[in-house]
Amino acid sequence: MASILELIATCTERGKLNKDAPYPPDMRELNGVDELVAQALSDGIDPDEVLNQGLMVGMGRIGEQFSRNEVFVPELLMAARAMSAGMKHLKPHFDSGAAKRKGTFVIGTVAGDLHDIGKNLVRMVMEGGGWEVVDLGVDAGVDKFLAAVELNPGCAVGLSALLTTTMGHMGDIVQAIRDKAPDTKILVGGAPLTQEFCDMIGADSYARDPQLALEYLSSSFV
Ligand code: B1M
Repeated sequence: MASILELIATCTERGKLNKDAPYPPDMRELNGVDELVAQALSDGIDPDEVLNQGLMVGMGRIGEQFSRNEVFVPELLMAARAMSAGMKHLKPHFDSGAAKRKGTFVIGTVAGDLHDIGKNLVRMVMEGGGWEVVDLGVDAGVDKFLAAVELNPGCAVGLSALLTTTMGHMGDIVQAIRDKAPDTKILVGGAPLTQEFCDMIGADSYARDPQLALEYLSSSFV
């Protein structure tokens, strides 16, 4: 029989929120992430294990499938919703300091840009990967990023842009962060971006999708 952690991973990957959820159809009537995480914690399983060997394993699998174009945005969103249902039970343990996060990741869509679907996906995958995320929302300019870097020493920063007109603001934000906190890792992404553009503005890494963003951050903060 599969362990409860494996069941949590599978339900996260498949986007099975709770017992009442009709999606996915082949898992109807079965417990979902909500019930399984509550049960795991009441069985005395460490919150870190529930996160690292359950929820994160499931999000990792779906993230890799998304990178390979085997699943698409709706499946990733369902998995992220399932993950959030589990995180609701873990949050009190993290808030109390009983379980550790990997670090803080500040993310925002840059000034002048209101597109946030991709940025939200990155946020969810990062949270699923064990990062504390500070989401600056959309239309975030230099001041907002600098304030967040100041409030969260040692954080990594992610900039998202969907417009060729707004990606130009990324260079100013990168420069301002470099001036204030030179060691900050800065990650950029969004449909119009390229590795060449990332190199030109002096960011540390370009990520084509959320999973690559997570992999870059995880390898940079070992
Ligand atoms: Co707009 N829009 N839009 N739009 N819109 C595009 C981007 C556009 C390509 C459409 C087109 O003309 N074919 C075009 C941009 C052209 C260009 O600049 N080259 C465009 C335009 C022109 C505009 C307006 C200017 C239209 C107008 O008003 N005349 C206007 C601008 C408003 C503004 O921002 N100031 C506008 C407005 C809007 C809506 C508000 C209606 C809506 C946004 C709603 C919202 O986000 N809440 C919208 C939408 C939905 C789109 C399209 C249709 C879809 C974008 C999207 O969400 N994709 C888009 C056309 C298209 O792509 N088919 C379009 C799905 C999302 C999951 O992908 O964001 O690329 P994406 O994120 C990916 C990766 O890029 C990566 O991970 C995600 C998952 O793989 N990623 C990161 C993203 N950020 C990352 C950060 C990282 C790492 C990876 O690290 C930090």
